[in-house]
Amino acid sequence: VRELDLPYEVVKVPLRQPDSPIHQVNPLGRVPALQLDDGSVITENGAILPFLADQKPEAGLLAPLGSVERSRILSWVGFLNSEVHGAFRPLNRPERFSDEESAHPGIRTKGRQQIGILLAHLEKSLEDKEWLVGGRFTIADAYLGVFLGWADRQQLLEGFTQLQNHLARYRERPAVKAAQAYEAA
Ligand SMILES: N[C@@H](CCC(=O)N[C@@H](CS)C(=O)NCC(=O)O)C(=O)O
Repeated sequence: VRELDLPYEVVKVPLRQPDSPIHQVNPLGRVPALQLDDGSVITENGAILPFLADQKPEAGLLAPLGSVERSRILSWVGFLNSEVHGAFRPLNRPERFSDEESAHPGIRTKGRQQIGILLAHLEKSLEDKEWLVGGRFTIADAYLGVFLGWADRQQLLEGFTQLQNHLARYRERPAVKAAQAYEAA
């Protein structure tokens, strides 16, 4: 929404707490959840990101309906949503994979290896390119920036020059700077 300069209100909610107000908006208790003025709710990044981009097509964060470019952008969004986000779960939430605490370090190690495979694919895809599709920043890059930030915090970007450069470019964007300053405050 900051990239598109759309009006919005942020509502902070605690996660993984049964009494969190997020459950009234998204029964799964997950963020993001986008509530529109008429009260309707859109969940899932794979739907929220294209919906927002389509509010201002002239900003070029997505591409025209039916275009190959649009399918390429959505292909990356799907990959990030289904493969990359899920790959962080063993690292961040090993308790969802085993009740045995002694198993958690092994789950984390395996998780790091799996993320490494996905990062290598992204690194190759960004060779000689600033952004994933069409030579401009799109919702695919906006989404990728989040996971590269996570990977950076977990020291998983070592040796991935393209990904480090992508993250640096992403962090230079005024909308990203503003969002991160807001989050930090
Ligand atoms: N498939 C969902 C996943 C959303 C998701 O898992 N969000 C995390 C935060 S990054 C969350 O709300 N976690 C709370 C939980 O797992 O209970 C999407 O892409 O929107």
